[in-house]
Formats: sequence, structure tokens, C-alpha cells
Amino acid sequence: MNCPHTAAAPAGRSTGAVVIDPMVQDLDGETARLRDAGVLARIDLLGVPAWTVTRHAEARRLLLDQRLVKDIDAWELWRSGVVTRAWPLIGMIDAGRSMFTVDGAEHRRLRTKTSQALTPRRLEAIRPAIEEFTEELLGQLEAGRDENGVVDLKAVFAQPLPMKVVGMLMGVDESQHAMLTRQYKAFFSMLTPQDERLALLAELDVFYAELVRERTARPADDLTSALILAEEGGEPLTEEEVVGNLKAMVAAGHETTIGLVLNAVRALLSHPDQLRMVLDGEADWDAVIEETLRWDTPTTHLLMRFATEDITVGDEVIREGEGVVISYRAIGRDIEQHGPDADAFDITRPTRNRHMTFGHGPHICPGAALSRVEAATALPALFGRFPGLRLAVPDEEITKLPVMTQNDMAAFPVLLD
Ligand code: STR
Repeated sequence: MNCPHTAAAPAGRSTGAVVIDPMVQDLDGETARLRDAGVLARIDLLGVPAWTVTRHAEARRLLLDQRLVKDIDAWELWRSGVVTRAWPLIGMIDAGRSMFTVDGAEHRRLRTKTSQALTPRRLEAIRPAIEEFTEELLGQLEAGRDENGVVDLKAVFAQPLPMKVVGMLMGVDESQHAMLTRQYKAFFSMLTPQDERLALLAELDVFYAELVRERTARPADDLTSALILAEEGGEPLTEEEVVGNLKAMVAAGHETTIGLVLNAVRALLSHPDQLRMVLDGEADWDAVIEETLRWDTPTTHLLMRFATEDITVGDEVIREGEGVVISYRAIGRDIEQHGPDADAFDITRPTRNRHMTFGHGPHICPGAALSRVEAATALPALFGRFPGLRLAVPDEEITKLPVMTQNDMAAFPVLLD
């Protein structure tokens, strides 16, 4: 396996830990093993031990527990120098000061403007732009077919759409979109050597800091400019905080919605009876979106929170200083929450809206409504334009990228008619 860090496991493997496969060769098998390992399971992340929560109810409770924090300095393995910047997943945790890494009152201060800009009401204003991007990309799908009529729905549609949307929102010029897509692909891939990953993160920091300086000099009608401007009577965010929020928004907005759109298309194509129901108007697109979010979560594991005190969960104790991952894929398949057929994709499932894929509590995804608008625009437009859409290869041949935290397909080749 092309993963040198595993060989140099800094803390050794705790016995019985579920080893999370960096190559993502069997996501369903791994999800089942996690569930079987308990409500709170020990996992091994490239040689680094952590806990993960595999059940809906306990995850919900822990996501509201103030004894779990996102500050990496609360992590014993980090403080003691066992985990360093050489660990390939460090960029998921040590990502600079932003709403993603801070808790409490400071977190509210960092997050308010972003969440206010992304309410369903505010998003109505950008819906026409999302529709326009969708139309443009549908045209590119048609134009992008090879001599056999095959086109990659990921590269030509599902990937550029969220990039265009988050780019517009944050004020990132179109000319930079391809660079960002390339950089984030390398960031998430476990095949990228760690020195390259650290270098690209540094390049991205420079890119975002330049954008923030540009908007400070010449504010525009975008969320980056809004983040720079002080609240009335309030403390303005520092440059580091604006940069942190900007990069969190671009990374999250770009990466996760790709999964939502592609996973929904894949689920429908492999469940043609359910696709029929939607196309015949017997079920709505919102049902497809929510069931996809539950069944095939864009985020498989979210890294990481740290215990500031011992926390008891069932008969296990998370010790002060230990790290806790939230395994959203396992949580979406929780039998207690969704019934014995939780592993089945069923858009008529009564609990389809009762998933926790966007998280819970203070850090709940501020872009949830945005991703729903994107999917609710993209999916009906895609199947409306190409009702005969189908996979160009057998479903089993679709492979996942070697990404440990996101549910990321390598490509999704389709035929349009
Ligand atoms: C990527 C690297 C970076 O510069 C900033 C962030 C902060 C937000 C993170 C993002 C990360 C990785 C993907 C995340 C996103 C928030 C939501 C998204 C974890 C670490 C999800 O997958 C849910």
C-alpha cells in the first residue's frame, strides 16, 4: 500500500481498533465493521488512535457536549508531539483559526455572518444563478461526449457546479476554479506525499490572503467582503479569521456537494423503480436528496473533536485529551434510528429527513440549505434534459478515490441517451 505513514505508526495500533482504509476499497464493509465494533469504536487513522461514534443518538448527544472541543491543543497526542504536521490527515484538523476550529462565544462571533448569508430566504436571491450555471453545464455535458457518447458526469457537471456557486458567493474569480479543484483533489488524496500537501496548503493560504487584501481595498458584493466589514458596534474579524472562514467555505462548499449530486444520481440509476416514481411525480426530489444524504453521506468521517474531561459513553470512557471522530456514514445506517432495513436506499422511508449528515449543535453545517438548493436544481434539470441518462460502465466498476474523510468517486462515466 502506498501509504508510508502507516509503517511509521507513531502511537502504535490499539488492539481491536478498526483500521480505516486510506484506499477506500470496501466502504460498506468498513461501515459494517465500525457498527459492529460498538457505539463508541476504537479506530486507527494511519497509525493514530482515536474513538469514533457510530450511532445517531450518541453522536447527537456528543455533538452538544461542551466537554468536546475542536481546538487541536486539547489533543494529548498533538501536545506530546506524537502527532505532527507529518501526519497526512493533519490538514483536516489544524486548518487555521476559523469557525471550523473554534468553540463557544468566539465560535458564534466567527460564524454568525456566514450562517446569516446562507439562510433559505437569502439563498432565493442566488437560485437563478444556480439555474443558469446548471444549464450551462448541461450544455457542456452534451458537448463533452467522446466518440462513444461517454462523458464524465463528475468532471463536467457535479464538480464544476458547486465550485461555480461557492466561487460566486465568496468572490473567487472563474479563472481560479480549475486551480482550486486541482489543489483540493490533491489535498484530500492519500496518494499525495505529505510535503506536497503541506506545500499546497501554504499556497492556498497565500491565495486566500491575497483575495482578502483585494476585497479589503475594494469591497464587492460577496461574502468575503461581508466578512471583512465589522458588525455595527462589533469586533471585526482579523485577517486570519477571514482567511480561515473563506478557505473553510470554499473547501467544504466545493467538495461535499459533488458527493451529494453524484451519490443521488448513482442511487437513482441503480434503483430504477424509484427513479420512475420521481419522474412520474409520485415522489419528490427532496425525498431523493434527503435519502441520499442519509444513505450515502458525502462525509464519511469528520475529524476531530477532543475531550477536555473524561466522558462516559455507554460502558466506554473517552479520556481527557483523546480524539473523537464522527462517522457520519455509519450514523446514517443506524438501525435504531432508521429501522432494520437502514442499509437499503428507499426514498419513501419515513425517517429519511431524520438524518444527521450535516452535523448537529453549534457547528451544524452552515451550508446545508445551499447544498440542498444546488442538488434540488441540478438533479431535476439533469434528468429533465436527459431522461435516458445511464451509467456507461457497470456500477461495480465505479471506484472511490483514496480519501479517508470524504465519499469521493474517481469518475462517473455516463451515456446521455
Ligand atoms: C479543508 C482544509 C482547509 O483549508 C479548511 C477546512 C475547514 C473546513 C473543512 C475542510 C477543511 C475539509 C472538509 C470539511 C470542511 C468542513 C465541512 C467539510 C470537513 C479542513 C466536510 O466534509 C463536512
